[in-house]
Order: sequence, then C-alpha cells, then structure tokens
Amino acid sequence: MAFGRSKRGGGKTAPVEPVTLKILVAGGFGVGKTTLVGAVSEIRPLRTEETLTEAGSAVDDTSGVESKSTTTVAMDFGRITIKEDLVLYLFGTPGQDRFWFLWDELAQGALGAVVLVDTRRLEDSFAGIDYFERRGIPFTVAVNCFEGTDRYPPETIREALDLDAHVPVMLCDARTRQSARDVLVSVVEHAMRIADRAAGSQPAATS
Ligand SMILES: Nc1nc2c(ncn2[C@@H]2O[C@H](COP(=O)(O)OP(=O)(O)OP(=O)(O)O)[C@@H](O)[C@H]2O)c(=O)[nH]1
Ligand SMILES: [Mg+2]
Repeated sequence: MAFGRSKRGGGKTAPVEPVTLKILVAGGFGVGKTTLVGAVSEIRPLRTEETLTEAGSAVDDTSGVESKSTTTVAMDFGRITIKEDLVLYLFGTPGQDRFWFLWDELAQGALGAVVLVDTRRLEDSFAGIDYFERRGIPFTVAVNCFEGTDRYPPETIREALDLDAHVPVMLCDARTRQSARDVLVSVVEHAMRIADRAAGSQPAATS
C-alpha cells in the first residue's frame, strides 16, 4: 500500500514526514477527472492531454460536454495536503477504453479510488466500479453534477449502480476545490474503515 511515515535526520526535533497516500481518480470518458485533479491540486497538475480530432469523433462521444476539446491519454497527477501530516497523491486515469492497459500500472499501491459518474452516461462507470471491486480497492462514487442534468439522490444512484451498502455515494462539483476535497476525504475515511475492520477480524498476534 502506498503510504508510510518516515523521520529524516533521526534527531528529536526533526520534522515528521507526512503520511502519503495514493488515490486514483477514475470514471468514464469526459466525466471530469482532469477537472477534479486540477481543482484540488496544490501543485501545478501534470496533465497528458491530447486534442480530440475529427477522426476520433466516432469513438469519442462528447455529448453533454461539447466544449471538451482534449482528452487524457496517460494520466493526471496532482497533490493535496489534507492536513499537516496527511498528503494525497492523485492519479487521474484516462477515460477511454483504449487506454485500459494503463490501469494496472496506475492502480499499483493505491489506497483507494474515486469513481466519478455522470448520470447521463451511468453505464460508462460500470467498468471502473467492476475494476476496483474485483481488486478489493476501496472506492467512493462521486456524481459530478453537470448543470442542466437531472439530480438523483445518492440512494437512487446506489441502486442503479448496484453498489454495496458500505460504498460511499456523494454528489459533487468537480470544478470546486472544497467539493473535490470532500470526495477525497471520503475515500480516505472509507479505506481506513475497511482497513480497521480487516485488522479487527485478524486473529490476535501471539507473543
Ligand atoms: N458544467 C460542468 N462542466 C464540467 C464539469 N466537470 C468538468 N466539466 C467540463 O467537462 C469537460 C470534461 O472534463 P475533463 O476534466 O476533461 O474530463 P475527463 O474525465 O478528464 O475526460 P477524459 O480524460 O477525456 O476521460 C471539460 O470541458 C470540463 O470543463 C462540471 O462539473 N460542470
Ligand atoms: Mg482527463
């Protein structure tokens, strides 16, 4: 798992390095992954955007996000300090099926994930949800509420996506720092709950 705490210098006054966690930001094409990483990142996010071309219009369905002119072809990378001793490294996945081969690399060592959802294309999130479920990677489902789209309560989304009762489902605005931050905090809390539960079910160590 991609987190750890270390002390540099060994001296009593040496600052404690923060715990660093790796979080994936996943979801279907054009759902707002790059937007979310950019909204919360405190460093200039690394992006790997390529221009959408006329030639690709048959496979790149931009309905609903017609202003979209680029797409992620490798990953997004950003960082957010949640508190002094907790830093998240964010890895946004590419949204298109042809980049699936990158997912296993990106998922290595991830503590958890966000699956961003657009209710106009709910089915685009199935593959991401299946991916994390199969690998036992904790995830939060975050509905990116585009203007003009119908709003559904989280419980309706849970039913539509056939999610387990413990999976957090929330509504968000991927463009807003606070909203995106809330989603990331939810992922960390959810992953910690699962880790605690797993630790609690382990037989006590014998000395
Ligand atoms: N109105 C509105 N537009 C949004 C929102 N989130 C993203 N957008 C726009 O939607 C488009 C898609 O956003 P991206 O962040 O590129 O989506 P993505 O999921 O990274 O896309 P891919 O990497 O191509 O899969 C962009 O034009 C954004 O400006 C939102 O919450 N509301
Ligand atoms: Mg993107």
